[in-house]
Amino acid sequence: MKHYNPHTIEAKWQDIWAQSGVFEPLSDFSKPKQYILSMFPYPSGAIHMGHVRNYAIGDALARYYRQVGYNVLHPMGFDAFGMPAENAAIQYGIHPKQWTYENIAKMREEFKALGFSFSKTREFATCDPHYTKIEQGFFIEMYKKGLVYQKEAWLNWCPKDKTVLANEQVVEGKCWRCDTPVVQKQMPQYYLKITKYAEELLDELKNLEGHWPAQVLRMQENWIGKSQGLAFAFSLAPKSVALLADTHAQIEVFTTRIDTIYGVTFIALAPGHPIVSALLQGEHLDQASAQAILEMQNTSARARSIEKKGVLLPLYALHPLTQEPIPIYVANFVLESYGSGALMGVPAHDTRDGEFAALLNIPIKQVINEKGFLEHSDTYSGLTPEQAREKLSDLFEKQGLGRRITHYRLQDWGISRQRYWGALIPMVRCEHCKLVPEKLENLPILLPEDVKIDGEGNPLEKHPAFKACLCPECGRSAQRECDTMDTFFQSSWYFLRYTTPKELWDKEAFDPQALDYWLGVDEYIGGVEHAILHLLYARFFTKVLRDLGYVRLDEPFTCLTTQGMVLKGGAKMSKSKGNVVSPQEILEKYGADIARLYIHFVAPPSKELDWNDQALEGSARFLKRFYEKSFLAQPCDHPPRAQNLNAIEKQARAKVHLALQKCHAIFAKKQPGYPFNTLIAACMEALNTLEKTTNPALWSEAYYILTHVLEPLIPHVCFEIAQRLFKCQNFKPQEVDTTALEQDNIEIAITINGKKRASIIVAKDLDRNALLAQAKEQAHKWLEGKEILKEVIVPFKLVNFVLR
Ligand code: ANZ
Ligand code: ZN
Repeated sequence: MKHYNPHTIEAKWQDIWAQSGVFEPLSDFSKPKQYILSMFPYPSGAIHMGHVRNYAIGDALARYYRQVGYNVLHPMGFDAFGMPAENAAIQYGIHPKQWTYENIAKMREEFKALGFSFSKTREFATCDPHYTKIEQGFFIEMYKKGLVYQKEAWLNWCPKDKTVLANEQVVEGKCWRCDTPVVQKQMPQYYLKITKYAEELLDELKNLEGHWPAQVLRMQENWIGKSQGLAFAFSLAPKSVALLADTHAQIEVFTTRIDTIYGVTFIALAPGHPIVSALLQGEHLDQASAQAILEMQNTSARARSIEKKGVLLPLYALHPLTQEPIPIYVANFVLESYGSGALMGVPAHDTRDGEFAALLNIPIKQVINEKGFLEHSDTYSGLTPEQAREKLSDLFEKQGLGRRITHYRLQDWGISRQRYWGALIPMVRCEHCKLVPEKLENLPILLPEDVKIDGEGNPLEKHPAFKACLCPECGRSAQRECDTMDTFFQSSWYFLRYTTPKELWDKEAFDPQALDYWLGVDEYIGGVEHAILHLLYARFFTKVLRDLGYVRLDEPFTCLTTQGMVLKGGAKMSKSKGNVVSPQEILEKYGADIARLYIHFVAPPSKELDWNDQALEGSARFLKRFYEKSFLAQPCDHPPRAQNLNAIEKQARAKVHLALQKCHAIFAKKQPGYPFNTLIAACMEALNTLEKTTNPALWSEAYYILTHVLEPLIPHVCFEIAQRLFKCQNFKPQEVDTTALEQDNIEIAITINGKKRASIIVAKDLDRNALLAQAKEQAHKWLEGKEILKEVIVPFKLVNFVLR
């Protein structure tokens, strides 16, 4: 069969692989290992091109490392809890569980059709009961260690549906389902104390330098947002204290710029600040002001940041150094959750304060001059800001007015979700014992399946049989927690679980030996959209499990590769734009190898990939040629080796070995960023040169090596060719024959006015005149009748003729 039929070839190999178990990790822990991990998908039911690209990159690594003799863990699973399943339930009346597992089955088939070499025996979905059991156990251990606590939080609330809304469900301030204006409501939520690990999470980023993309490290650093500054209080003026009925005497602020203290012209409070609530309650505000403040309070901090708004309050504070009265405002850009929810306003030196002052006609006092020294700052005038910061901080600390603090932007991780399709928070509320964790032997606490999911409130709250339980502490009747966990909780430890064989999943969290052996993940591949939250939570979780005695390492992901987006026509693929390329259609038309070759060829992993159907045809043509020309090679039993070659044959052989050398260099990261596109280009060049020759031994060796080099990228066709020609069932490590690279002859390009027209193969040590003569002869059809102005030789590379 000389005609390339990808569908027959691919189906054949996919079945062989499915039955052989060759992609399973071995339990021989004496072998060198590679843990290659691609971010697992949400089981939406159909994979998109972004997944295909992500998994094609991971699969290339896994296949290469198997070739060169490593024990490889290359698992896949499903991030299976979350809102879309519930939305499907609301829309189509199908149960989230059924919807999820049906989608998983479909996606498993798609992975198979793409030829990804995932381990089957380690696959799980995060909604599997065994996973919930371990995870609820972790939650309880964290609770007992003080790493989980409850705190009131402001949540988006739809008054009509009586339900909490996620930020994505608030559309222009309104409920996505019923268009009712959303309000903010305070409710107790569970938090994980990630801030306890802020310093370590920040500090260890430097160990990842060079192994993670610099951009991701910067994003993590900014997210943690360490800043050093001074916390101190402004006293309220006596009349203001009286107005507040002695409930408040001062306002605590946090500043990183105490050097600008003489430039303070106002104080701004967050809309949810307790002093603001006290004023509203005491009815000390005119109606318009009260109304405006209520509006700010009912807008989430995120929505508030679009346009600055403020309201002047009937209160004054006293400047701690000059005792001048300072007006106090409510400002929508001040965050309740940052610092103390209040700031000192310095419009001359802070952009946001400046905009706010301009809006409300607040005076501006410049206290740092154009040369960068303090002015109008009493005895501090003339100092640099750094000097003034030190001196003023010392002063405030000595007088007991303030203290230096390190502040982190990072906040504790709120994990409560008022949704059904998630892992239940394993807590019980008892009137006598308050909050009590479930007994470990009662885990997992599973979701009841007989629920009505209609989008109005959390269905668990309306399920009395589920809600009612006995207190694990005192045995009296109590109530179950109905909230479920943020799905990021599940994705924070799935990579640890893969290390452990399935047989143990019901019994324990991890096989400690296996965990030790496989960690850390040698290469983690995924979208840059997970650069902050998922990676931060996963790092945090690993540290917590380390401190609980499960894990013996600090950082889970040794190396990270973030792949670029897949675009079409320069734009992100989306249904509304109608520019979605469906993997299913591409697979049907071209098969997996062509799609994978194309994806690797058009752009290196970290760059954006702009889908182009014509370029795809180019990849299809190459594969067809690669397959059909393989019939020119001779079948043989042992790895062939070409000998006694003429110049052009030597050239072809050199290119084959160069491709092999490049392959090893790329996977070993001697060329960073896995530029598979250059590897494919090298193979194409090798094939081009090979086609100018007829030596059967050369052809056989070339195909032996090229199938090895390309197997990680286009596995089916390589297995097919290698099996037919060499009875090769498994790929083995290939060594570069360096003598093949040593060339007596080299290829010289001939360019005319800078444009490549031809090439010649000449002896490496050919002298200048002889080289020019040969080049002119080769290029005579472009030179005929023209005047040569200049002849330029770039040694070992090219000859350029400049014509008039
Ligand atoms: C006066 C000042 C003058 C400030 C100046 C900055 C520049 P980072 O560096 O990000 O930690 N701030 C304090 N609490 C706030 C809150 N709850 N909401 C919004 N902003 C708040 O930011 C610290 C700065 O953010 C603080 O320093 C404060 O403004 C503001 F030329 O104080 B600064
Ligand atoms: Zn009790």
